[in-house]
Amino acid sequence: MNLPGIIGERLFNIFDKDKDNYVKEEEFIETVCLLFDPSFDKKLTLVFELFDFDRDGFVTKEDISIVLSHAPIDDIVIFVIKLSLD
Ligand SMILES: [Ca+2]
Ligand SMILES: [Ca+2]
Repeated sequence: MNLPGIIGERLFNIFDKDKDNYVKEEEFIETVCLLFDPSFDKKLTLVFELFDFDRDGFVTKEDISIVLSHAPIDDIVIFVIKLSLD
């Protein structure tokens, strides 16, 4: 999937759990395991983190506006559908 810049950046931030701008091996493994976890709740958490642009623990209208204004809606819908079906 060809992710636009802001979505790629959001994914990087999800991988970078300790926010040091590097993805360590354990952060990578933890997040990849989350992607393949059959639990819908864990995938939902991942989508929440994707949309919580300012990382304040809330998804506000502004967060959604920022993410959606930078990404083709088709890519986001496909990403969310794939997460829910895997
Ligand atoms: Ca890190
Ligand atoms: Ca937020």
